[in-house]
Order: sequence, then structure tokens, then C-alpha cells
Amino acid sequence: MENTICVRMDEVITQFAIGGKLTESRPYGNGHINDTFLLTYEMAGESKHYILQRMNHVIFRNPHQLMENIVNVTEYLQGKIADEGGDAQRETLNVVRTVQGMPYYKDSGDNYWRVFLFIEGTECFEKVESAKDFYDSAVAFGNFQKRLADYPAEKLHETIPNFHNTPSRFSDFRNAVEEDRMGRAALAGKEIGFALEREGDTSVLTEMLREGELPLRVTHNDTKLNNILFDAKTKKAICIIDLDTVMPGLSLYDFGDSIRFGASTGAEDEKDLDKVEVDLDLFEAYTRGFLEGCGGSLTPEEIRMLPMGAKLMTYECGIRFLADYLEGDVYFKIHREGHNLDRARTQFKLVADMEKKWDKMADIVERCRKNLL
Ligand code: ADP
Ligand code: GN1
Ligand code: MG
Repeated sequence: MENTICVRMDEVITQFAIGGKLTESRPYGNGHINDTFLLTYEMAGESKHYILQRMNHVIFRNPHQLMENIVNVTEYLQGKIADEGGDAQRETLNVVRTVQGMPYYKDSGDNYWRVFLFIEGTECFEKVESAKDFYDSAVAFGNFQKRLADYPAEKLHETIPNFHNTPSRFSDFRNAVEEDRMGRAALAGKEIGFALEREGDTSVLTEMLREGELPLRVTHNDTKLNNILFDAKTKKAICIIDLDTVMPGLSLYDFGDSIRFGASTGAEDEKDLDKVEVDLDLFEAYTRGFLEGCGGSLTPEEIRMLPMGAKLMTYECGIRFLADYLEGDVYFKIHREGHNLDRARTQFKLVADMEKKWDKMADIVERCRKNLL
């Protein structure tokens, strides 16, 4: 951990309204964006945990607005969960305020920090362990969208403009190739070619949105498996986390992003591409769960386009990883040389595999749709 962060943490920790004595703090989780720490406090002989995060304010330009979204959305969800007889402290995030009553703290080095209640007795997976778990995660993500269906979307700030605007992502990618700031384009010729050949696909969903063929909804926009917590005892998917990108979007973004991460037979950064393909059983489990979780609210056109959601979200993530590789790894945290290139390669391998399995994916979606009726 950088020394400056340790020093700042001493300053920061005293600012949050937490009782007891801090006994341990350590880096936690596998997110690519924020710096996450697990804090342990002792009080009256009992341990209590909290999640402390240094928000990435290079990526999220307006942390104040970001936290406004999170406070509003979590309070809204807490109300819904309580009405449904659930446990509002476990089934959504709870923001811990500062002693000044603020939802975040800006330290003397201009870093922005926030604290959440740690959701005890949960597990978080980097890889799908069973089709049943993946199905459960789909129900939970579908349900998340359903619970937010009446949320006043105009209250949400756009925390990252054009987040899933694939044509805009493509244009950023092409600029990165043209600029080739690090002189790396020659090392990624095949991948760049693969991405450029598919430019025609990039605008399919944004066009349908513009034409009113797909509805704008309040969506999560970052639905990978490690953004959901499972109860360690019941194995149920209980809490959707990482709410930084909750914004108006398409249901297909949430569906697609889950598939690209969870229905792959390999890790997002697997180097051996022979190990990476789309598992159609997992695709089916997720499709079934998502349609159920959305509670029959998806339109026929949304359902028909689910395979395209999966392909475009995978492709988009691939061009984002590749652009970041070309720009010198300034966005996604990397843990080895070429990490972002490896990540881009798995995404493109998945896209190619989806193209091969296209008809089968469409048949699965149709079967799940009929079963829902
Ligand atoms: P990032 O935006 O960097 O992905 P996340 O908000 O997803 O950050 O947090 C990173 C990891 O920390 C998660 O994958 C999860 O393992 C863990 N985590 C985050 N919030 C909580 C929480 N409230 N309770 C338990 N674990 C959490
Ligand atoms: C980032 O924050 P995290 O690690 O859950 C990224 C997603 C990407 C994902 C790829 C705000 O998600 O968009 O799909 O990495 N989040 C942001 O693993 O850019
Ligand atoms: Mg995350």
C-alpha cells in the first residue's frame, strides 16, 4: 500500500462516526476501480467490520454527486426492502456518515473517502461455482432493476457520461489506436483488427434506444459477479453492491455485463484462450433468472435483443481494456505487464464464440421467454 494512503487513512478513520477501537485495516476485494479496505473495530468484546473506500475521483469526476446518487438510491432501496419484510441493513448498502453528517470525507490531500457497513456472513465470487448461484445472481440483478423501476430517474446524476454508449467507446478506442501513445499498437495488431471489423455492430442498441424501440430504465451498469454478495449460510444472492454507476440505461447492459463475466468458462484475465468460451448452460441459467427477477417487465424487443446485449457488452469491455492498454494502463488497475491486453483478448475470444453460438443463444432466450408465460 502506498505510504501516503496509510498516513491519510489515520486522518480519515477518525472522521467517520464509528464507535470502538480500530484494531485492523487491510486492503480488500478485487475491484478494478476504487481502493477498498476492511476495517475491524472492537467494542465491548465484540468485533465489527466496515468497508472503507478511497473513491477513484479521476474516473468519477464529481464524488459529491456520486455520493448523492448512492445515498438516494440506497435509502430508496432500504424503504422497499423494509416494505417487503426484508433486512435493510443486509440487502443493500448502508452509508456510514462522518462526524459532520456528510456521506463522504475529503482529506487534506484531496482524496475522497466513504464508509459502508460491512455485510457480515457473506461471500463474493470471482468465478461462477454452480449454475444455481448464477441463476440466483440473475434473479437478484433483475430484482434490483425491478425495485428501481419507479425511482425518479431525473434525480440521478450521470456519474460517467456515455458509460455504455458503445459508439462513443469505439471512438475513444479508435483515437487511442491512432495516437498510440505508448507505441504498443504493433503488439496488438490482431486485436485492433478484430475490434475495427465490428464497428458496424456498435450502434445497434443506441439506435434502438433513439428510435424508442428499447426503454430507458434505471440500471446498475456494472453487473459482474463480484458486485453481488451471497449469504454464506443460505447461499442466496442477497446484496447488490458497487452502486457507483447506477444511472439510466438499458436492461440489456445489465444482462450483457453479467454474461460476459459470469458465463465465461475462464477468468477475465485468463492467458490461455483455449480455456475461454461461453458456457451455454450458464447463459441459460442467467437468462431464466434475469427474466424472472425482472418480474415479466421486459418488453418483447428487449428479450429478443438479449444475445446482442451480451455480445455488445463483451465487445465494449474488450475495446475499453484494449484502449487502456494502448494508453498506458491509466484506467483499470493492473497487476502484471500486459494485463489489460490479456483482458481484451478474453473478451474478444468470447465475442467470437458468441458469434459462433448465436443461433443457440437466440433459441435459449426464446425457450426462457416461453417458459415464463
Ligand atoms: P470497485 O468499484 O473497485 O469494484 P466495490 O465497491 O465493488 O469496488 O468493492 C470491492 C469489493 O469489496 C467487492 O467486490 C466486495 O468483495 C467487497 N465489498 C464492497 N462493499 C462491501 C460491503 N458493504 N460488505 C462486504 N463486502 C464488500
Ligand atoms: C470495472 O469497478 P469494477 O471492478 O466492478 C468497471 C466496469 C468493467 C469492469 C471490468 C466504473 O468494474 O465497467 O466492466 O471493471 N467499472 C467502471 O471488469 O469503469
Ligand atoms: Mg466492484
